[in-house]
Amino acid sequence: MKKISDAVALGDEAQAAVAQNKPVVTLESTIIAFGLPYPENLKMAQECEDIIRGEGAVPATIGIIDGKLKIGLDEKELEQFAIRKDIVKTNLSNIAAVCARGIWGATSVSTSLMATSLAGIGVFVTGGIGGVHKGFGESFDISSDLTALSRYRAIVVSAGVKSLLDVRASLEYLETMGIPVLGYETDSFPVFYIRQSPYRVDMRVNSPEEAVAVFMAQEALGHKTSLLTAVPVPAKAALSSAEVEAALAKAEAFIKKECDVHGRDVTPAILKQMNEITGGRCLKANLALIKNNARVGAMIARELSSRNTAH
Ligand code: PSU
Ligand code: MN
Repeated sequence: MKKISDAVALGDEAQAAVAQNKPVVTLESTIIAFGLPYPENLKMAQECEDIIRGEGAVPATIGIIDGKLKIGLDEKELEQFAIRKDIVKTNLSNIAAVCARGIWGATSVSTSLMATSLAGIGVFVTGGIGGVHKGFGESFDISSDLTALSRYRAIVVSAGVKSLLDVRASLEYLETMGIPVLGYETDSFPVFYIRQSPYRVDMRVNSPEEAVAVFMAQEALGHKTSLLTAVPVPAKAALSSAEVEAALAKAEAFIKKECDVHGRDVTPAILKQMNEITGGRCLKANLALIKNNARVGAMIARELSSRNTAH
């Protein structure tokens, strides 16, 4: 395990890959610890790593163990993130506290991006990023994922923003913060469980080469934000927008009545309810999209590494 600063360490395999400029893909741990139930969470995490390896890249899942941020969890550590109940979800506002206390923390998109960029890794894969929540005018609930996208540099592969969010406001926010949004083989911005939205992406790309070309152009301009690459959920697992709207309305009503959640607890609570309401179809879609993103992310990482080697 190599330390790259006092706060971050790389696992051996990830360290070797970074040193040799081999393709590396980082992954988050909040989806493992909070996004999916056990044992599906562990199976998903292992399968994503296998898919990335199958595409010729090195997977590196990120988590905080006893206050140490680590990129490239080993098998046993991955299992701990799937099982332990004492793990804290981290975003940019509490990661320092979790590290200082020496406790376990799951990294969300925001803190995973922070780690990815500290290590100089170019590609990060997730299911769906956080964004601007519906009713943000009152709640002020805007995910710190968006702040991180504007602050740290990596190609972020996701199935768009999560279906429970205000999609239009999230895209406006991304534009304001100067974060380019690509559609991978799509002109329409995908919304997690749903393949399409009424909103267009900044640019459609049809291959890893095209996505990397945009990232390179960004680099040449000294534009140091992340590049959001949105990949639609595979068609056979997708939900319709009517189905999602109905499930979301029920989930929100239930949570308002039965639970007292706010801040970083809101997203996991709603996702869990929506899955129950749809009889597990949300979970199926979630698994299908994240595995597909892992595949696309690995192809992009391969392309990025070959470009960097060529220069
Ligand atoms: N997508 C999922 N499940 C999740 C998340 C995303 O399918 O659990 C997590 C990601 O880690 C994302 C976080 O960064 O939710 C966003 O949370 P919030 O809205 O509290 O910022
Ligand atoms: Mn929030």
